[in-house]
Amino acid sequence: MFKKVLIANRGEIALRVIRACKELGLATVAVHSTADAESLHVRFADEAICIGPPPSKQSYLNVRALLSAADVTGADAIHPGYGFLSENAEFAEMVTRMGLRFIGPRPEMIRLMGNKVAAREAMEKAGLPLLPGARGKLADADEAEKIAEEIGYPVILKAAAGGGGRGMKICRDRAQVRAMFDTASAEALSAFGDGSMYLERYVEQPRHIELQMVADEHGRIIHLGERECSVQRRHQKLIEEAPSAAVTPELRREMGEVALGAMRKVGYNNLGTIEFLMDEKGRYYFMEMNTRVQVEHPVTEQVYRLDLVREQIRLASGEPLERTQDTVVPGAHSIECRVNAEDPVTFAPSPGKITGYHQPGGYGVRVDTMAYEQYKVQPYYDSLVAKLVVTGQTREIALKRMMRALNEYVIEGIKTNIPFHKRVLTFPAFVEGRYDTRIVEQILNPPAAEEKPKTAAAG
Ligand code: MV4
Repeated sequence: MFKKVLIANRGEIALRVIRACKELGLATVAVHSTADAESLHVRFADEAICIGPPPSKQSYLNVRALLSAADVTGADAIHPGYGFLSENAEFAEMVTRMGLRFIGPRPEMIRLMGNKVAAREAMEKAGLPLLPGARGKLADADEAEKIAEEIGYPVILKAAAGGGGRGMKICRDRAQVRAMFDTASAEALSAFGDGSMYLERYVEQPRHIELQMVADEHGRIIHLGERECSVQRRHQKLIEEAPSAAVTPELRREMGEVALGAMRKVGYNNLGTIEFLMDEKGRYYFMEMNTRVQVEHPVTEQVYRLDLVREQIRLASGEPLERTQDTVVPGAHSIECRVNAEDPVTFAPSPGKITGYHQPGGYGVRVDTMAYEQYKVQPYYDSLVAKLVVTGQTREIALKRMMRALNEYVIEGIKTNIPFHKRVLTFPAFVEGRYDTRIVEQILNPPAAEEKPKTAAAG
């Protein structure tokens, strides 16, 4: 096992990692920008190093500063958290070359999954179902058009280096493929430094379902079922839950088996999330794979009763998986609301000082946060303030518990999206568990009430 872990992140996830390290008996090194000097992760870690000014590029993305901090403090492992450098294969490689352990999958796995075209090909070979689409990357607009004509419309153009919804264009006919290919490719080149594109059949009303994989360095691997993450706005998840109302025990077993086979074939290690798109008929298709700890991990942790960050660290140090597949059955229902510092109506960021704070508690309630009274939400980073996670025996209990917890939550001085969460929690399709990725749109822009058609008989 490691002795000292440097946490290359901030906010609630840095705190989470520090907590897991403490429970494993590991010393911790926090890094922080000048803006975060007062943060809890700085106070809770054994040591703290300032790595630069507020902008992420000069601090949390500053590789030289991070590696120097690891060097001077004598850390033997680096935990990247999520965002920032967490899925940067070059960073993982540099860490490894310094003789430190990067807490995550091997750099080549991060690289493979970072290229969506390569990941798609590898996962298809390994047995995961894909939507009909281009085999490799598209050479030009002519090839895009030819393949689109073969598979039928609508299709979606995606950037190989994109992911998480960035660099996508929906095309409903041949003319749109022609019109959009070059623009999309140029945009991808300027945004990601790689203009490679691919194309696949577009699903109109998808659910976003992701499977949690856990693999040790000795060939053992299990899955921890699915999370439903369809409550999103502009590719930012707002609410996640486990299990999904759309997944039966039989489907879970089948998806799990297929995913385990694929992970074994590519020799995957550590935590991984396989994102699927599910259509209205319950058919599922591989989208992309995430190689990092995720914001929504708590719902899986609550349902399967294990600390995924603890596992991530243990597995990276070479310790074996302790659970076997037959001992992992969903034992509860869990829901997470991402509480963001933003206007609940416009969704504009709302940084500033929290002048009053009271967080919910009680049975089945977990709050992962860096917030406290007088904490200043910084304008430089993402707007996540807290993950409010509730767990109950059934989905109905969890829904009631979430509403109760949202009503208890007091955050003054900044705006938060708590009022929006309450709207979702009362929206019939959400309450019934019959929703897809269009749900936020449907809540914000309800279809106008239809005029009653006048007929001769009426009157
Ligand atoms: C799609 C799709 C429909 N058809 N691919 C967005 C994020 C990225 N992981 C994949 N995304 C989508 N890919 C095909 N072939 C619709 C989306 C999509 C979406 C997916 C999950 C959650 C929310 C979404 C919102 C809009 C579009």
